[in-house]
Parts: sequence; C-alpha cells; structure tokens
Amino acid sequence: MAKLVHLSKTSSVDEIIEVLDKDAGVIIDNLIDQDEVEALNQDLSPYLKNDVFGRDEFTGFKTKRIGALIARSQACRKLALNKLINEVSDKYLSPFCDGYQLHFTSAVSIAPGESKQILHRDRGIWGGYLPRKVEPLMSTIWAASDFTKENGATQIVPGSHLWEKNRIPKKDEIAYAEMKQGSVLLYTGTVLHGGGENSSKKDVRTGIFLHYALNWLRQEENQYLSCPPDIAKDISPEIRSLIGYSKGGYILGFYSDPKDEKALFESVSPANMFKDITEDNFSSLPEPDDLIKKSTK
Ligand SMILES: O=C(O)CCC(=O)C(=O)O
Ligand SMILES: [Fe+2]
Repeated sequence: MAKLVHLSKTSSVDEIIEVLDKDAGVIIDNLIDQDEVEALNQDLSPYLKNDVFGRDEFTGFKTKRIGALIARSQACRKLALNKLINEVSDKYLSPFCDGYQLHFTSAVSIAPGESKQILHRDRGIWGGYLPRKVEPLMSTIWAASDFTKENGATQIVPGSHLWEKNRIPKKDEIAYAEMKQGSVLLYTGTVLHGGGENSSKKDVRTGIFLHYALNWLRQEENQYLSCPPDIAKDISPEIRSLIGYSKGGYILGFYSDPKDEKALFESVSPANMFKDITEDNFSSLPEPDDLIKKSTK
C-alpha cells in the first residue's frame, strides 16, 4: 500500500520541497493547535449547516462545499497567511512565475455514504493547455476534523505527477491522507488525487482547501467577487495582496478607476484602491532587455 510521508512542523522548506518533488504530496502533522481548529470550525459552521451538496458524481451528492472563505472567516485568513506554507509556495512555484496568489478557497465536508471521487489532476481546470513542464499549483487541505481512511481521507497517488498522463494507478499505488485535526496535506496541481469514500456511520470529514497558484493564471475562484472591495477594505493588506488586489508583474493586473476624471488612478495597482500601499513588487520600470527576455522565454 502506498504511503504519504509525514513531516513535523519544525521541518524546513527544503525538506518539504524535497518530498514534494518526489511524491507531489506530503503531510505536515499538527501545524496548527486545537484553538485554531476550533476557531475555523466555529467560523464555518453557519455555512456548512446549509444543504449545499454537490450536483454530480465529481462534486459528490453527500459532499458539501462552501467558498468565499477569506470574506467569511477570520481564522481562514490567518491560515492562508501561514508562514511555512507561504514559504513553501513561494519557493516551490518560483521556477514558473514572479509571484503566487491565493487561487481557491473551499471547505469540503464529506458525509457518511459518499462514494470515492474520481481521481484527477487539479491542473485540468485550465483545460489542458498548460504544458506539463509548468507546475501551476501548491495546494493545501487542512484537517478541520480527523481524516481517516474510513471517513473519506483524500486519496493521493504519490509520484503520479511524473507519470504519463493516461496511466491508471493500481489499488496499492493509492495512499490515503490520514491525519489528525490541525494537520495539513500539501499536494501539487499535477498529482492524481480525489476525495475518499466515507464508509463510516456518522463521522463527517471536513477539510479546508487553500490553493496557491502562479500569479499569471486565472484563479479558479473569482476572488474579486468572493471577496469584493467592500469586504476587502476591512482585511489586512497582506491578505488583499495574496488574493489578487495587487499586480502580478510590471503591468499585469492593473486597474483604472472608472469614476476618476482627474487621471489620478489611471492604470495603477489594485493596491491603490485601498490607499495603503503606493509601491508594490512590480512598481519599477523593467530594463528593455528584461522585457525582451521575458517575451521570448
Ligand atoms: O475532498 C477531497 O479530499 C478532495 C476533493 C478534490 O480533490 C476536488 O474536489 O478537486
Ligand atoms: Fe481535486
């Protein structure tokens, strides 16, 4: 039976990336404490009480999914900014981008009786146009409840990011992301995975999904609608920038204020909207040579 490597929260970024390079999936045990887990469950419970079940086999008729976690939950904002996870995302994705962004937020609750989800690669959301040499995602699933094989722990096929795309895993090549509340599974956009079957009697499995993507790709969850400016104005500049209220390159992601007749906010960074940042990582004019190099990579 395939197994996932478990690391401790004191592991270094390089140790974590070494496992990601080999398996494309790794668990960090007990990265957050019980108080944080309780805060997460408290924030999310009003939304998970609703009957928001999936509508097809992929989304699961006994699985609830709720999004907009940055707008809805203070505890999820803290989670999204977790230092170790952000350092891993930054370094792991750095060969493919000048920066990364939060791309998807979802709490996924699998109830008893749910069947296993079809194995897939999350990079498929971009329609298969991304060449394999580009890894687009560093994703996390935080265990808000314990994850067991019986209650629907995520299925992961270690090493399948290196497989030819049509290869189908044998049963013993599938691992299960069994972990305790407060632990986190890291996995990439190219590894085969899927929700597990929940064969328990009454145990609901809840995971909090926060996915980080290259900042030049369209986000799976439209963050500007899930966390519109009216809500974003009251959250921290760091999280605003992470969800996309920032530029992703010298000119990538600029905006112009439609009500501005004095041209004060013409072709500027979205950070200007909140008047708290005047500079960002991409404020300075690149050298012409640099622009040419980037256009021919
Ligand atoms: O619920 C899970 O464990 C995995 C869900 C998943 O991979 C997906 O919906 O894309
Ligand atoms: Fe998935």
